[in-house]
Amino acid sequence: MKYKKIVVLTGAGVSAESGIETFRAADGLWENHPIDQVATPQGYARDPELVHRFYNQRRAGLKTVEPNPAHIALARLQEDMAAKGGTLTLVTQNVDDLHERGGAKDVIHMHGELRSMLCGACEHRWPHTEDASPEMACPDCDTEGAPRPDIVWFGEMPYHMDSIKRALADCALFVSIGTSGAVYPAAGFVQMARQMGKETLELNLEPSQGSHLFGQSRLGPASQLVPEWAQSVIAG
Ligand code: BJW
Repeated sequence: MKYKKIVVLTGAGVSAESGIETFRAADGLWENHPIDQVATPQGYARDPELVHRFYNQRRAGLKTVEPNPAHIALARLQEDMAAKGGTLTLVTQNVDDLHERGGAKDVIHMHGELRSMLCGACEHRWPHTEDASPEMACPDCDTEGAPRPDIVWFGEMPYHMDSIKRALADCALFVSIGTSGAVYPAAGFVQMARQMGKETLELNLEPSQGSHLFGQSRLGPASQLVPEWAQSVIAG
């Protein structure tokens, strides 16, 4: 096995071919939904109804999409590595559940999950697959109006940073797939990996903002590049 431990970071590009919009493309999600309205705690405090509507639509949209060959190839590679005593740590910025539905295990959702709610009063989290509204009550502490989408908005601390840093320190290869490298701290993982002497690889449709920082960069659609790369790792 060439690499015993790999960390993969994915972004919206890995789910694009499943039919989920990316954020920063000309016709992307942010085009019709200003960031400060739907992806900040301040926007949520101003208009919770609007923010719930935005996430309700996206949560409902999950029922109409399926994992694509990139999700499936990553899950197979993870399984293959585990069978040989290795580890593939899958960190995603995505709030969809397509990695899990593609078969991946222990996915680290650093920006939260569409199918989860978070109580702003007691921090209880629970799975939620239907519409949410500002009138909801927390099933644990009963506080009405406290439940919010379990999403990391701008200015909030992404989840699981300690385990991500540990996995980066421990890996031989860091791979970034389908992310523009516009949002920190995820955009800084390549620098962290380089500073620790790790190999780095980018797979993306077009060069990301930090493309020059990667040891290797391959351009093309994730549904093609990821299965090819995964197969090459499995073949050793
Ligand atoms: C394909 C493809 C195909 C398409 N195949 N590829 C100045 C400097 C540095 C940092 C900051 C700064 N000012 C503010 C900050 C911090 C801020 C930040 O980074 N801002 C930037 C705008 C500069 N970051 C934060 O606030 C984060 N928190 C934080 O830093 O906490 C620290 C802290 C310290 C002390 C106190 C408190 C906190 C939190 C960031 C949260 C991000 N949340 C979002 C929204 C989630 C909700 C939702 O989903 O609605 O997460 S933003 C949005 O961007 C979403 C994504 O996960 C994230 C990344 O986007 P991604 O995935 O890269 O998508 P795109 O659309 O940008 O790119 C798609 C890519 O796919 C492209 O490259 C295409 O080429 C490619 N592609 N088709 C392969 N078929």
